[in-house]
This record gives sequence, C-alpha cells and structure tokens, in this order.
Amino acid sequence: MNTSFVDQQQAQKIEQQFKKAKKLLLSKNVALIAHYFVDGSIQDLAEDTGGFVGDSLEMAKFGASSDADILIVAGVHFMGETTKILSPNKTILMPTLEATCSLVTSCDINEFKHFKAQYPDHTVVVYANTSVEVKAEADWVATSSIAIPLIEHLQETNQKILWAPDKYLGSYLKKTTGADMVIWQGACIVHEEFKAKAIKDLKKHYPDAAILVHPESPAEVIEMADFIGSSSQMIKAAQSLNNKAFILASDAGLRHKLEQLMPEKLFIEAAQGGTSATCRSCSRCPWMGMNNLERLINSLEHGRNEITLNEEIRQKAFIPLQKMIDFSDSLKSSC
Ligand code: CIZ
Repeated sequence: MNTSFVDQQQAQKIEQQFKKAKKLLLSKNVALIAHYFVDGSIQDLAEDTGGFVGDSLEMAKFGASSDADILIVAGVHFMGETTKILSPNKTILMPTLEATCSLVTSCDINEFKHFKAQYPDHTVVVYANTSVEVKAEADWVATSSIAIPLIEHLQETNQKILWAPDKYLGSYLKKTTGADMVIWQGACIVHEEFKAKAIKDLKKHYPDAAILVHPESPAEVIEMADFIGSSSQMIKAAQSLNNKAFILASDAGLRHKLEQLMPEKLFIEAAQGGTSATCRSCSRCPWMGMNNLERLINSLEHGRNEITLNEEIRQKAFIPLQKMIDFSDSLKSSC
C-alpha cells in the first residue's frame, strides 16, 4: 500500500466522520466548544456548527452565554469542569474524560491545602489548569491571558500572593510585576520542554522569524521571545507583527488556526529535543490529542462522558472563577 493511498483513505474517513458529527451536533442542538490545541478537524467542526474555538477563558465565557442545553467540550478535563462550574444546569459532555493535564496532576488537593495553610495571609490565585477542588480553595482563578493584569490589580492593594501550579508562569509573573509571590512547583509537559539553545540554532536558519512564546515555558526561552502570551494573544500578535515567519514555542495544535488565518506566513515549531536528542512531547499535548472525531461521535450518540461535580465544591469554585470573568469584563469595558 503506498502512502498516498493510506492518506486518501484517512482523509475520506475524517470527511465521513466530520459529516456525521456535524449532523449529530445540529440535530441534537449541541454546541461544540474546542480549544486551539485540539485537532484541526474538531476546531473546523466547532466553527462550522455555530460552536466556538478559543482559549480556556474564552471557552468558559462562550459556554456560559450559549443557548444550547448541551455543550460538548473538546479539550482537557479541567476545561469541561470549568464549563460545568459556570453552567451547572447544562449537560456538559467531552469526547473523553481521560484527557488530563500535567499541571492538574501536579497539584494534588491535599498537598495544596497543606501548602496553602502555610501562607494564611496570602491571596490564593490558581491557574485555570487546576481541578475543581483546587479552584474551590482559591480567592481567584487566572488564565494565561489575564494573569498579568490580575496580579497587577492585586498588587495595587499590596496583597501577598500564593500562585499555583505552573512554576514557569509564576516566575514570569513575579519577575514582570515585582509582586510578592510564593509559587507551587508544577509544569506543563509540553511547554517545559522548549530549549533555548535549540531555538537559537533554529533562529539561525530563520533570522527574520519572530519568536512567539507561551509563558508556561522556561525563563531562558521566555527571555528570547519577541512576544509572550496565551494562545489567543499569540494569534493576535502574529496578525499584527510584520514578520513573514514565526517560531512557535507552544502546542503545535495552534498552528491550525494560525495557518488558517495567515496562509501567507510561515509557522515553525520551536525546538524541544536539541541536537542529537529526541523530543518527549514533541510540542503536542498527549491529552489534547485524545480528542478525535470518533470519540466525539461516540459521546454525542450515547450521551457518554458527562461531567458531574459535587455541588458544594462547584459552588465554592464558582466564586473565584466568576471573579476572574468579571475582572476580565471590567478590563474590556475600561479599554
Ligand atoms: O488558557 C488556556 O487556554 C491555555 C491552557 C493555554 C492558552 O494559552 O490558551
């Protein structure tokens, strides 16, 4: 069998699954909410059926404002949880419930409570990439797109901050804002692997490329960046910068939207392994990769993989999450 025949078969299969999933979404009035890091076919399906593609903050906001009674969230588990926290009366499905996140697993609730107890005078800010139980212990939730203005806002009243779980984002926030912060030591297995030396070597081949870096990356990679930001902020930066080429230090799933919006520009995956070494995650979150059309169809057909939460914990987690959304809305209205 030659490769092009296999590719053709695969393309046909995806096309059939796409049509089937589209029919199911429309006939059952289900809104598909997808993250930028999932497979491009799922992102296209969301946009083709009146759903949404975005970062976790935008996904949560869309879910809360959607008229659909059933939402299916293509991303990692905490994104489904966040949607349920904000929309408790909606049915929230996911293509799989197994898609976790290394930041979530690095922040066990009991260890987190113990950590928090050591800093009773600190304001607790947790990244969106946490479990509902950890969010329930927080004063604020933050995503990468809003973390800097939020920390600056807390600094205005001289608050000491406990940040969890991403150590690289935490250090970046501390350095950028000068805030008094204690930081949990978790990391994202994709962003942690970007290597400054290997990116420097790559840059020699593409001297005019701008380097876009997600702040979950190590400090020496952040230092090389022409732009630092969340997925949606990197898209906007690539649109506004004049460069024709970009080195992307983030999940490669983002290339789908970048290339769709800017077909004339070149997006190169930043190096992870370095010379003579192999990469581990290879710029792809393995859990985001668990989202596929087959699993999505299965969930839609049988109502499988529903997110359910303990109501008392959900209500506690709602408070810091809603505070973040209100804060984000206040920033927009003051612009
Ligand atoms: O906040 C998100 O959606 C994550 C996890 C990454 C990003 O920058 O969009």
